[in-house]
Amino acid sequence: MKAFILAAGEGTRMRPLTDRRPKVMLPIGNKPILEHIIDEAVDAGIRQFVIVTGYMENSIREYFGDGLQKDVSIEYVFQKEQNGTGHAIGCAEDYVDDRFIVLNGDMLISSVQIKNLITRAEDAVLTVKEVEDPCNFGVICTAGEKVTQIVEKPEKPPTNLANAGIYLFPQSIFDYIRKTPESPRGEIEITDSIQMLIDSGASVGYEVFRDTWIDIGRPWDMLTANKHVLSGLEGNIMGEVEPNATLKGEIVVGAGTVIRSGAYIIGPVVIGKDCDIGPNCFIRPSTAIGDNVRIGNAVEIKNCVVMDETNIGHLSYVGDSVIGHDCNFGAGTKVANLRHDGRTIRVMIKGEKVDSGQRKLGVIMGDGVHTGINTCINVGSVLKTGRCTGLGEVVK
Ligand code: TTP
Repeated sequence: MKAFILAAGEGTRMRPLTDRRPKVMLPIGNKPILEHIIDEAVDAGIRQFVIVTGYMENSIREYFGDGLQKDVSIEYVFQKEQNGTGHAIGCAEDYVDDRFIVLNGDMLISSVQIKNLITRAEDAVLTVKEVEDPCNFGVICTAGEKVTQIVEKPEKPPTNLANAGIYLFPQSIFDYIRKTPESPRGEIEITDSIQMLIDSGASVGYEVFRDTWIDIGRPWDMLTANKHVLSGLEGNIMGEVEPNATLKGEIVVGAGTVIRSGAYIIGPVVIGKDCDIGPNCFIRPSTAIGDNVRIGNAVEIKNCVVMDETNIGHLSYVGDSVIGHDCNFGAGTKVANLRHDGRTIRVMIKGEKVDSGQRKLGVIMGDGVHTGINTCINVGSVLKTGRCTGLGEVVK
């Protein structure tokens, strides 16, 4: 059975992290989101993939190639404009002659769920997740084992079963995609095509996720996903650890990396290749550090994703943050990650303040940011790609 992976989206809610890469290539536990999905699907027995690309597609093609490295076949379909998930699936019509599965490229799932899906007998199967607030999702109505209706982002959700973006489809879905009109937001929504499939009398079942499902749509979702991935980490030291460095718990140290004396690292922590860590730094759990990163003297870092080539050289605190590629922290840069009143932290997303639901959240830093010495960054700040701060600047 083939798997279609939808990876064409622009990831606008993830900006500035997606200014220079598609969302599906953002690193979680030092591996692109898309690679996690492919690896889980391979574990479930899938060997043929069709990736629907669009926004900044070259980085996806360059990274995965034809799939041979993973002993699978990967074909690519280019979706010129991101006209919706139904439109994206429609682009891949010529690539299947049988039932197929569809996976959104921006989530974490487990192979168990994929296995459950591909063994079902109905014409089509949707995977759903029980969520507390389904208003931001497609929500399904059911009668026994069957789906009777699917409603996109309802104000009054009929159930708490949210569409998780994983489907088993018959080939006939393409007939309904072709007939699907544009939705009020101007997209061809796969949920509308599914409703047509249901109305045609096809048997459409559902599968409730009991296992991992993390939708990665907003920057702080990366931290949730990263923590989850690292919770299953198995330690492996491929680099050099100097005497008097302390490593506790599951820690991966990439080849060519040096952990200098006095560094204190509590896993789960993954550190990439060719990094220079310490002396005398404190790296706390659920931190993923990319390749060629410098973490210097008296730096404390916890629950962060730090992308490749970044320098956090001296006297800094960085907590609960996503730090882009090739950033440079001036000495004494500190990131606040907790409000005094303990309330959840709001973040500007596409010009609007959005409640992240997180009590602890530091900075979302685009690529190539340089901070001046003693920069203070307030909770939930977003620093645009290439931004420079001055000496002692306060970023709110
Ligand atoms: P979304 O998260 O709805 O869209 P997005 O990735 O562009 O993000 P944002 O809303 O922040 O701009 O998309 C869900 C998945 O479907 C994601 O993996 C991208 C993919 N997709 C396509 O491949 N083509 C499309 O036309 C759309 C809308 C999404």
